[in-house]
Amino acid sequence: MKVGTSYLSLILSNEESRPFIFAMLIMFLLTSGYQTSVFYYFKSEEIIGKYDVPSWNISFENSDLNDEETQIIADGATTSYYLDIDDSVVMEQSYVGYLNVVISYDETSDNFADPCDFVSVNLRPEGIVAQWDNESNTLSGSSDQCTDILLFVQIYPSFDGTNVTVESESSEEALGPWSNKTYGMGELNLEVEVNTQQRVEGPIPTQQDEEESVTVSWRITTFVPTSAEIED
Ligand SMILES: [Ca+2]
Repeated sequence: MKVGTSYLSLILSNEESRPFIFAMLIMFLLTSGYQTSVFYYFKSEEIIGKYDVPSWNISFENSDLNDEETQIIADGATTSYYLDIDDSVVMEQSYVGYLNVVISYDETSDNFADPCDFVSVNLRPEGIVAQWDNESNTLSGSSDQCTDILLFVQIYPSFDGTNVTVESESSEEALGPWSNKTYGMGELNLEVEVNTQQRVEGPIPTQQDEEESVTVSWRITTFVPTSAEIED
């Protein structure tokens, strides 16, 4: 360090070499100044470019697929209702959004004043890729008043049918998060249990009620996503 400093002061103290040193210094400053300005010019172009990413409005055209099955279930028995979801039911360019299920029954024994039976249902959280832990889900329920039991499963993440806005370089990229066919494909298993109730007079039931007919209505909401660029 001390050697370097004394060497520099030796050059600067030299009358003949001083103009040369200053010329070199000015050249260096000009060159690096030019490079810096070029760098910031292109860099700023790039930074401005980031604000030019287009915005897209994603809208969804919904369509419902309905399926219904009725089974007669014996007193004390549990039976399964299955629903298969595959490419034969879900159209091309179409994706599975969510599922609603209505379980309904009446008292069909024809016995006088026969009370409604007790029906409980449980949709097993398996068989398809869905948002099984979503807080909007209702996977089980019961009734002893012959009222409908309603279930719901969120299948496609964040899909509720309302439009969304995204920033993206292209239409394809904007639609990317809404183009996953794996959600909802497979087989669902809904377990339904019946426990009959009978009119009781005194200690003994007056009539026999040994079974009930239970109808399961499946409604799968599918969607076709479309993107439209939002003009500034
Ligand atoms: Ca009954």
